Amino acid sequence: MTTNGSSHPKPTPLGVAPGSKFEDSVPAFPPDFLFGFATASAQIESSPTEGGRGPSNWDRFCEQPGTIIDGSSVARTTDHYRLFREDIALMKKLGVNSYRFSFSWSRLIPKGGAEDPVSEKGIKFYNDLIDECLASGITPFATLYHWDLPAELDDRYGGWLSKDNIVPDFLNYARLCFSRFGDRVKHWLTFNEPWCVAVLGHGIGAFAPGHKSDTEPWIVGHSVILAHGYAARMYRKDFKPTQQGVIGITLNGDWAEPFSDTPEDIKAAQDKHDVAIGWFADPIYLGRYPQSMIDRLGERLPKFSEEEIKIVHGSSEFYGCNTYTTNLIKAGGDDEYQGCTTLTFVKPDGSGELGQQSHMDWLQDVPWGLRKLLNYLYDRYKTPIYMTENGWAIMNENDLTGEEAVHDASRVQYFQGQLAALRDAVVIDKIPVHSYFAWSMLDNFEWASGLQARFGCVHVDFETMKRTPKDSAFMIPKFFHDNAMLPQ
Ligand code: PNW
Repeated sequence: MTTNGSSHPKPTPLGVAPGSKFEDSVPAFPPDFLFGFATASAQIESSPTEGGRGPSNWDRFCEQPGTIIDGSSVARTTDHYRLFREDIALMKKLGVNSYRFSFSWSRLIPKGGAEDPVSEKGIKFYNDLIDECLASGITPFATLYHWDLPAELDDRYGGWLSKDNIVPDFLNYARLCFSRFGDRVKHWLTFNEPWCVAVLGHGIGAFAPGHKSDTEPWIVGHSVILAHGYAARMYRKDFKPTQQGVIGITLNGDWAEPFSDTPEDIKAAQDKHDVAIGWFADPIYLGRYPQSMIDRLGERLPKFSEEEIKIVHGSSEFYGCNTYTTNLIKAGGDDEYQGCTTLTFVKPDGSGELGQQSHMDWLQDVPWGLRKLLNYLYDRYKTPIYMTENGWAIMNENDLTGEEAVHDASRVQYFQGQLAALRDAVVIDKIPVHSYFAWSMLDNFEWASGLQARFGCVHVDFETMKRTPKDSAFMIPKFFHDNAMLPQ
């Protein structure tokens, strides 16, 4: 599919990276390049019980006092369940050609398990959503698991802590999605950001289910890798021959730049990549856990059986990349989830911070890291890349009026830098990137940061649920139209 036609506008130099040799504007993106906005069920749907939806671990987590900064909850987010047709109409108007969303497991199978009943009302909601996308010329790009686990599975056996229970339940859920939606959905992500599931959910406890442990994350990560591997194998064996789609996993990972050129800092940056990315990507694309993790974690890191690693190795048909920022990495530190390194945004010469600060402490605007990251990923994993998230929360945007918030100059600036770096990676470095999704379509429920951290390219008034596109919502599709190749 393409959004280009005979009225294709002349390419403009919008988004040429500072210092790029690529001064003129050559069309960069092939006609089948997918671009649009990303969302996740728990963050936008609301309607927590409609159609028989069962509670998720996030419904439970939000009910515990003190977990969500503003006391908000997945129960009341942006009402997308009710307003999805309006949201898709808006995406069509903005001119995107794809939409990345996730299924809510407990909307489809309220209790979650392989023997539990399916909710036909849940199926109908996603059927309607997919059909509405297709009728609007928008390619649906679906994630099976974006963090909302049916609460019942936590109660029964501790969710991801029990691989022998969760893998069959996840496979049953995946089979349901492939069989009911795969005639129309051709782009599948098994998991969104397993590092966050393992570390933020089970290590630090900032996300559901809120466990604090230095052993659970490695067990959870292992279960997720296996569930991904078995689900992808099932898709490729039972569905792909007729449905002809692609399946992969998406990982979070930001560029790690050595703080200095000492061997210690260079090694530290690699150790950081090993935990942030390699923990999942190395087994999946290279067939083993990173040696630095094996050495550091010893018995705490589960081992793959011979059968398991055969399933896992080569299970992802592309690399799904969620990335937001760049960190400088110094040797030394005791945070195992960062490879026992120290992350900083402060420049070595003492001249200040790397980039502008966002609302999130982990996110600064550092565009040059993206091109390096894409080169690193392609060099190491040698697989095509789908960019599935990239985005910006303006510092204290929630304090602005709606009229003020729609002129989101620092978000526009962020995306201009990111998109320019992406184009340089594609055009100059020849990295095969096949999609780009901005996080997020709407201001939404930003997990533990609630409704007060706004990542949306479209403003949401959480009282009236009125949507108003911000300047960035127009700028991102325009970039891809301006830089697209004409269909052959
Ligand atoms: C991603 N970190 O989460 C998720 O996929 C989205 O659901 C989320 O809304 C978005 O990014 C913005 O946060 C992340 O601590 C959560 O580095 C935390 C981190 C990174 C990504």
